[in-house]
Amino acid sequence: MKTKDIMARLQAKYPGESEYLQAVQEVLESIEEVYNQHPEFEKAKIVERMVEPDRIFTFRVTWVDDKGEVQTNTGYRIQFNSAIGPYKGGLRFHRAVTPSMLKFLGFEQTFKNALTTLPMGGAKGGSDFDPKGKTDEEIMRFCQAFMLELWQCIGPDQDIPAGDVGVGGREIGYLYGMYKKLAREYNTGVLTGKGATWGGSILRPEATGFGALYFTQNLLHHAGKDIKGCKVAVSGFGNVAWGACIKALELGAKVVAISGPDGVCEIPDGITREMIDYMLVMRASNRDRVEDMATRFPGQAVFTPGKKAWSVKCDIALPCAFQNELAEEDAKQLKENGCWCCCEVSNMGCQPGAIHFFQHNGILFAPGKAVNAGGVATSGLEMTQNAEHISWSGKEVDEKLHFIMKSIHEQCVKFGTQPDGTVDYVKGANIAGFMKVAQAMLDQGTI
Ligand code: 2IT
Repeated sequence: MKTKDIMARLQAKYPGESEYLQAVQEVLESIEEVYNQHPEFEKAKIVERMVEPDRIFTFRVTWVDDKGEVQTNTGYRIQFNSAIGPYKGGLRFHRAVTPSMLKFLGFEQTFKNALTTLPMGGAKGGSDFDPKGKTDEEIMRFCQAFMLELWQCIGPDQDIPAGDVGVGGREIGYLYGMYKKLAREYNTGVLTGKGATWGGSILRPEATGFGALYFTQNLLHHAGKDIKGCKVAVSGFGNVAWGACIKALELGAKVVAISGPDGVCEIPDGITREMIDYMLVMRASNRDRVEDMATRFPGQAVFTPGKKAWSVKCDIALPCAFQNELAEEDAKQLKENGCWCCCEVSNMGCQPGAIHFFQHNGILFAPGKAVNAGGVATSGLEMTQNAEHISWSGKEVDEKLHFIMKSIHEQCVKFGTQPDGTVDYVKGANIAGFMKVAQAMLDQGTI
């Protein structure tokens, strides 16, 4: 297998699908050497099969807004790979959603889910519906219309969606309500991220951020460092950033920045629990503005329009917002300001140039598919609880999450340790995830 040849073929076949091509390129580069040591992979054309989704559902979603006007969006579900378990992955509602974006996310999800130690295949879905400025009623009507099509494609042992950008507990509630009505079954295991009183796992809302901080702790420990007293810059203010801020604070770090599409809020004395709680209000408002934090906490949070979180001096950078949110120039600025670690929490949050810069300038870097896997892992734990019709305590879930993140870190170290003793976490995560999925595909024959 030659990465160059496969990429040339995919570029010709899918011109303009830049996020998808970027995600595939990163994985193929990492695994090429190991792959070529396994002639049985080459014979079964594992890579050629793995880069293509199993199937893509595309559907029209029509709903009526508060003014009585008919609106039409496009919905998707991409079932990427089911070698190690049923399709599993979130739904993203964002105006910029395209097949390319969801293909990149579904592809990444396949390797991420393999790292979690749980039996889950990869999928992703969503819509170009823009939640910004929508009322609660509009969100509900959209979710119901979306599920009217999606329900036929999913099932607790088939495909289990969850949240992602623009889809949180509220949306999962509306989606589940409509699913239940259509299927006439109380199949809680069909979606994860549900409310805690109706089948949701305790700690699922916090899990992506908590898991990211547990992974960061493992990484720092391996490098002989400690998070206590570190200044942390977080991008975004959504569910993932929220969980990361809670755990960073608990571990004795100081969160000095959060950000949004409108700019950055610098918090020189560190974020407080009250401010973290306010992030939930900001998210529920659908205003998509981080400036609201500075308005609510004048003097504590200082808003600068148009700037990113990476302009704020920190030790550790945690991208928690969107793909490609951290560019090479940002990586350079972070280093100039003394940053020495970046754990990518968003999916593909760093551009290839930024990752390259971190890796060649002694900055500890770990990729999203390892760092943020605690979210989907806890979704996996939710599926187990649903299948058994039981619910675990927060302590039980947290212990399992700790164990999973530690094991993901160990897999990265096992497959990513370089001759000089440093760990290439990108390589480690990609090879570990790939080997598991590839072996399962081989076992199951040419299908
Ligand atoms: O990117 C992700 O891993 C998620 N959005 C969570 C997916 C899930 O099924 O919990």
